[in-house]
Parts: sequence; C-alpha cells; structure tokens
Amino acid sequence: MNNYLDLSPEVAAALQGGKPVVALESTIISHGMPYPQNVETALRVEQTVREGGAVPATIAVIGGRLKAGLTHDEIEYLGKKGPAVTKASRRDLPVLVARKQDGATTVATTMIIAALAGIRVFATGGVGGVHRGAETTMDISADLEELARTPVMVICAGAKSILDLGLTLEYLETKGVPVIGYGTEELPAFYTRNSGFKVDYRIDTPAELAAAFRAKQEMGLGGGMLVTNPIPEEYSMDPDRINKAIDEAVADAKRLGIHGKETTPYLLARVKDLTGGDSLASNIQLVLNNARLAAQVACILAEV
Ligand code: PSU
Ligand code: MN
Repeated sequence: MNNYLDLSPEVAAALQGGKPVVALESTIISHGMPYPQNVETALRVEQTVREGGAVPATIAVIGGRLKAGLTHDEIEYLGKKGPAVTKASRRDLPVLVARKQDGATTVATTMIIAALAGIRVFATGGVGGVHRGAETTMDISADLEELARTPVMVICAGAKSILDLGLTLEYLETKGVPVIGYGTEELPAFYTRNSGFKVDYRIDTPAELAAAFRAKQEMGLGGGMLVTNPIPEEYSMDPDRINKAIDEAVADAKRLGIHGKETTPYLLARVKDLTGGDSLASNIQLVLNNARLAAQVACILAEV
C-alpha cells in the first residue's frame, strides 16, 4: 500500500474483500456548495451509494495524508471550512503533502487517490474542461489530462456551459477518452439534459458501462472513461434561464480578471447566486442520481 495513503477501516475491508466501492470528491463539498447543504449532500450521497450496495469512499487530503474514506467529522470539517480549504488538483499534491496540510480534491486528484487505493468508479456532479476563451487564456482543467491517464470511470452529469463544450469534447477525443451518454446520444449540460453536442457512444445499461471500462483496461489502453448521466427530467432547469445566468457569470469573471484555479469556483458560486439558489436543488439531485448509477456499475465490476 502506498506510504502516503490512508484507507478508512470500512473502505480497506471492502477493497480487501473485493466488494464494490465508489469514490466521491471533496471539492464539491468545500467549493461547490454552501454550508450546511454541502455537508448534508455529501452524507446523502454516501447513503445513496450504500443503498446501492456499495461502500462510499469520500476522498480528500487531511494533514498531508491522502484519505480514501472520511469520517462524518472530517466531512463536517471540510464543509464548514469551505473555500478556506485549498482546492487541490494534481499540481497541488506535492507541497500540500510535504507541508502536512489539507486539500479538497478535484476530479483529477480524486481519480489519482482512487486509483492508488484500487477504486475504479467515481461519482460526482460536474467535471472541469476547456473554458470559454481558452484559445487566449489556455485555461484547460487538469481533469481532462487525468481522464487521459488514470484508470477510473468518472460518472458526472455532463459539463456546465461555463465551459466550451465543443472544445472540451475535442480535447477528450485527442486524448483518447471515451465520452459515453447514459441513455442519451446528447451530451447533457449539467442543469439541463441537452447541450446540442453529441456524445461518442450511447450506453443504456450499467452492465455495458462496466464491460466497456473492463475492456479498456484489459486491452492495456489505460486512462479513464467519462460517463455523462443526464439530470432527471423533473429536476432539470429552464435552459434559457440557466444559460443567461451562465453568460452573465462568465462576463463578470472576465471583467473582474478572475483566473487560474479561482475561475471554476467563482463561476459556480455566481451562477448559484444569479439563479437564486434554484440551481443548488438541481445540483444536489443530479449528484444523487450519479451516485445511484455509480453504485450499480461498481457492483457489476466487483463480480468476478
Ligand atoms: N464543475 C462543477 N462543479 C464542481 C467542479 C466543477 O460543475 O464542483 C469542481 C470539481 O472538483 C472539478 C473542479 O474537478 O471544479 C475543476 O476545477 P478546475 O476547472 O480549476 O480544474
Ligand atoms: Mn483552470
């Protein structure tokens, strides 16, 4: 076992026994939602994974240790500290670990720690991608490189149009990352089921998701797979309203000169404010929906 990694007793026992485990990220707790909804949601997501027959492993860096499986107190701690916790992507890990500091893990870092632990399925809300205007800012999330290199299936609700969805798909194609629509041919846009962009493949069953992932690994192709699971119809938002809020948020970020790792948290918080909190309710529901699917896939991958 890696010297930097701590598995919770429950996660260690599950992995040891070949039981299904689902990884969950912590930037969504610290930077993705306000307190206390962030903590309530994180615990509900864990509960949903359990109801699906799998063990949840919420991932973070605490006191410089890479943790897979957090206690409720640790989740409460990250949620309460919120954006004061360092948002930790791949490049942040070395110094945080050496200094024995805390970090909330993004999709990229959650994948790294999940892979170290031997966890193959990870549920979240949204992934990072190529930002609008990246042709001049070069702001491309490290999540995309991680999907290219680290063997974890990431189940998300597509990408928010705070990103340039077309360029994000092009980047993933170049990197050889399959983008799967779960029960859909269209890339979902997080708050809405449609984006106008096509996914690479539509897959309708957890068994086929598991088979494709297994084939990718057994062929030695390595890297991850991006499964995009549309938000349930009843929780999806009005596209005009959400797109107007996103356009305004992107314009505000540009005017204020927000850049680097601050961009995504700024845009997420601004969109939430501009939609008067309605987007938060949708956000919570789509994460629960992804946790359910992830548990199903993890159960199938755990069968021999
Ligand atoms: N997009 C969302 N919600 C999120 C994030 C992105 O809709 O919570 C978070 C995830 O943790 C993701 C990170 O990995 O932001 C991407 O940040 P960046 O663009 O700085 O790589
Ligand atoms: Mn960035």
